[in-house]
Amino acid sequence: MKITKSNSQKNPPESGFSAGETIIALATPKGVGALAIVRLSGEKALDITAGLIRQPESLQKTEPRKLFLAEFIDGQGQLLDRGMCVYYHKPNSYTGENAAEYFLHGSFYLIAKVLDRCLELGARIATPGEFTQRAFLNGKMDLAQAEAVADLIAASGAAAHRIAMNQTKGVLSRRIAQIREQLIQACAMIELDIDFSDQNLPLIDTETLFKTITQIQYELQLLAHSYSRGRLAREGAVVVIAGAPNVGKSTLFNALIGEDKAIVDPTPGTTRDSVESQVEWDGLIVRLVDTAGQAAHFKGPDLKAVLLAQQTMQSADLVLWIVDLSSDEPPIRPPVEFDDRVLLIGNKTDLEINSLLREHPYLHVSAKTGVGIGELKNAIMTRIIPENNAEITEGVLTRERHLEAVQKALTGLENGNKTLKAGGGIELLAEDLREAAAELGQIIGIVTPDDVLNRIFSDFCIGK
Ligand SMILES: Nc1nc2c(ncn2[C@@H]2O[C@H](COP(=O)(O)OP(=O)(O)OP(=O)(O)O)[C@@H](O)[C@H]2O)c(=O)[nH]1
Ligand SMILES: [Mg+2]
Repeated sequence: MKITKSNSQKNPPESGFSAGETIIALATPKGVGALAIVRLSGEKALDITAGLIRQPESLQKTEPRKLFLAEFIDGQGQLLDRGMCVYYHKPNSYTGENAAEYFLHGSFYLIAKVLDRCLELGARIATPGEFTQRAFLNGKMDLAQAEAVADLIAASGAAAHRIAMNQTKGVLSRRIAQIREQLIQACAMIELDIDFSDQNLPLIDTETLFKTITQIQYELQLLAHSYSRGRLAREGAVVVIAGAPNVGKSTLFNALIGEDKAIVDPTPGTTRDSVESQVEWDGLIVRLVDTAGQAAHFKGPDLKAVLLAQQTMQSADLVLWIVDLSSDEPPIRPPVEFDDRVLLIGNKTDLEINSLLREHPYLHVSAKTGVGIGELKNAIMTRIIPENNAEITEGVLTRERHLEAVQKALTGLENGNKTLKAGGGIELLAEDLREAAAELGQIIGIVTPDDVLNRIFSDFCIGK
């Protein structure tokens, strides 16, 4: 793995990092608060701490990982704050390096002064995710676990939290590592067979090999299948409410979120900008979006609103297409391109229902009275959560990067299977299996190119 050395002590490097440098960052959100935590990691973490506090002997007197009270001072010995301090000896820290944390009062001015003083003493500001990147490079966690740390921080629903927590514990990593190990063993068997093929030893059993590959393919397919659940948990589901003007979209939106957020009015064309709100149902984050009514005769800003609504529908996991069942006008149909992700809702069932619409397969609700809203929520959840996949939270693929690697590994195995069936050279098969193993290795970061690593860690917040 390439580690880029930076010449600058104080400025973050453009890419990569120098493991020798000591990095510092505010670990709590910026702003005024009761407490703020500053963290420091690298060779000089303890020296810098000794320079920052009035009683450097506390570092000798107190064991690592134990809090002690300290007076934090500036370069002139002026008291900046009185707070708690803790230090860590490598490798027993989050990053695996020498490290320290300061628990200070949450003041902009004070934190700026403490950071400045640490920069003077030889630290530099950390880049986003650099603490976790160091933890990864020092073998404290693998890449999938490092990604899960970011997911854990970002999790806003119970499902996302559970999946991220399992992933930080290494559940996905172990699953991937086991499959990778099976592939490597199969490769080793083949290579042994090739090496000894000129000696009269029993040749490799292709039947067993075929079975092993099929089993691995099955496990990888299960993993690929788990991505829809993992993505849904991580990103939440987008549910867009659409339909003709005045059918009660905004009323339904308000009923679903339990709050009068969107304007409701008998005039058609009330909603123009999309209105969004986030709810948590059964632990899953659902982003509901109310859109402008679709009418062919709209012009000017109303037409712009129609186009915006259509654009919003493109990003939907599910489109709730609303129809006014009390209307005498024939209902307009949702565009066919959404056929596979549309749920047809018949609204205003508290009024007299148009007899021509009685037979249509609409889910009946009254957004105004709330009748049918509970059933609608259930129907939404049934549609967005993939079948047989509701409770899987262990060893789930959560990122497109993981899915791509698994798919490439599957392609490698398919090629291998074809080679075997066609009676092709066993060397070719070994090559296919090796490539599949390498793809899986990328998920846990066994061999991962620098640009991929930089991209992953740059998505983190500074201080993590
Ligand atoms: N009786 C009855 N009236 C409803 C129901 N839902 C909505 N309405 C009424 O229908 C009218 C239009 O409601 P909105 O929610 O603004 O409809 P919309 O589809 O968002 O309309 P646009 O934003 O203009 O496209 C209002 O007068 C609502 O009170 C319902 O279930 N029953
Ligand atoms: Mg509306």
